Amino acid sequence: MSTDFLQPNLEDLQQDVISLLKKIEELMYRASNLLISDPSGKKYAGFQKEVVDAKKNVEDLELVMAIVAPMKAGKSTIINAIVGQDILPSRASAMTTLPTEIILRSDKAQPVLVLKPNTISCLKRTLSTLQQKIKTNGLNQAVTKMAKYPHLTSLIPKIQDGFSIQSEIGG
Ligand SMILES: Nc1nc2c(ncn2[C@@H]2O[C@H](COP(=O)(O)OP(=O)(O)OP(=O)(O)O)[C@@H](O)[C@H]2O)c(=O)[nH]1
Ligand SMILES: [Mg+2]
Repeated sequence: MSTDFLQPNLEDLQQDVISLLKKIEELMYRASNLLISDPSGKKYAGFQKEVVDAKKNVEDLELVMAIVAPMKAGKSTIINAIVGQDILPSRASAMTTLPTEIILRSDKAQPVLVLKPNTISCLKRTLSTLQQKIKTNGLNQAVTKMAKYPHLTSLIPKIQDGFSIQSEIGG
């Protein structure tokens, strides 16, 4: 039995989608022209623009994919598999605490983590709260509490000493 239909040729598929989107674009253009004096004419002009943008994405083989699932469902694991690099931490304990956008850029040789200003100020507040806790409750309590997160224990001295949080972190 032939299984060729299970492995479509990417270029053929891309061309099929582009020609279909061109036809839809043409239809939207005609509809917006025919309905130029009608309020719905604008709506079709908007659709035409959306189709043009979608066609560009297909031409550039660009895809936006949302990956949403409960905690520890394997989101980071699947993203790493798609990207082909371990760019997101994936462990049995809570890891990716913030919604994260991953953009594939062919001009970048290594991954760059970009933090938004409100994320930086939240991390700074967290750092200062943790420093205060260690000061108040003592280092031993922090070490005991962190024992169940062995991958994080090396952070304790760093938190004590303090560190700067950069908006862009490479590597
Ligand atoms: N058995 C099994 N384990 C998986 C699978 N995918 C991921 N895991 C494991 O499940 C755990 C959680 O995976 P993550 O990728 O960190 O999950 P996540 O949804 O990103 O987690 P958070 O970002 O912390 O919410 C890790 O230990 C993975 O190795 C899978 O398909 N099968
Ligand atoms: Mg994750």
